[in-house]
Amino acid sequence: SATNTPAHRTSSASVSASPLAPKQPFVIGVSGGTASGKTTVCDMIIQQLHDHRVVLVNRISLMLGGMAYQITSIMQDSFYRGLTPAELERVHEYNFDHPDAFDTDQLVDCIQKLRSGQPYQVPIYDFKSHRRCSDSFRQVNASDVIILEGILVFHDQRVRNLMNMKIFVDTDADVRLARRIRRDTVERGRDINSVLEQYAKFVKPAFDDFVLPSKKYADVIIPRGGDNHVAIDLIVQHIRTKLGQHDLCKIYPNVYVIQSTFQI
Ligand code: UZR
Ligand code: MG
Repeated sequence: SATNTPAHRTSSASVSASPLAPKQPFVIGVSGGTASGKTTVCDMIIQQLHDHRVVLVNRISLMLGGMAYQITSIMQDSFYRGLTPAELERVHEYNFDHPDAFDTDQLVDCIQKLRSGQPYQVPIYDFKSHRRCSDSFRQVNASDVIILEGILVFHDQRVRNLMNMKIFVDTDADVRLARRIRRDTVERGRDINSVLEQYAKFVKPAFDDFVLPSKKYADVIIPRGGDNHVAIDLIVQHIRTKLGQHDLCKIYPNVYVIQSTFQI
């Protein structure tokens, strides 16, 4: 029972894609400290892209039928290495916030495969047992947009080089700690003392040493995370432009006639 399931999704709709959209998927990296609102920002981007797509495609479906258009989100958390029995025995000394806690070679392989149009079997990590499910994967198919989210997705140059757009969600440390306490006690059944201890021992130092320095690689920095609707709106506009949806309307001016005729 993986606890990171909610953000594991492939959103697809029986709608059309722009024939002018680039063949290679548009890869977006979303980073930021723990509990900064990364998942919320990703969900909002996906939601807004999805809404636009449905409207657009409903308007022009007479001209473009059938092609699937997909947005996929991948979490860096899925690439946590499972702990060995020895590490599990001393789990309180394990640093989950260090870059070495992730299998980054595998993450690079995953994004490369998806970028080249191949499907990938993403591992499923269980936060409660700190292990990977040995017999199940999440099958991810090639998509038009791939969103890669995680505290350290800007740390490794190979991963950064696979991204078309890098977003850093910048939320004050006190807000993040308050959210982290609530999340770990409510969702992960932890007691407050152990959360605070881990925060002081691992989470904060790793933020200072690895996460914050990687902010310099961001193209866009979003203050206040998911509360920042203006920033998310701008980002979604940019992605739409990159996907060629605006060009489509220019090339098929008739679309506008159809638009005003059929109000869907
Ligand atoms: P986000 N993490 C766990 O708590 N348990 C694990 O088995 C694996 C990871 C935590 C990790 C990090 N750190 O701070 C956080 N600790 O997940 C990153 N301790 O997730 O980006 O959603 O905050
Ligand atoms: Mg999250």
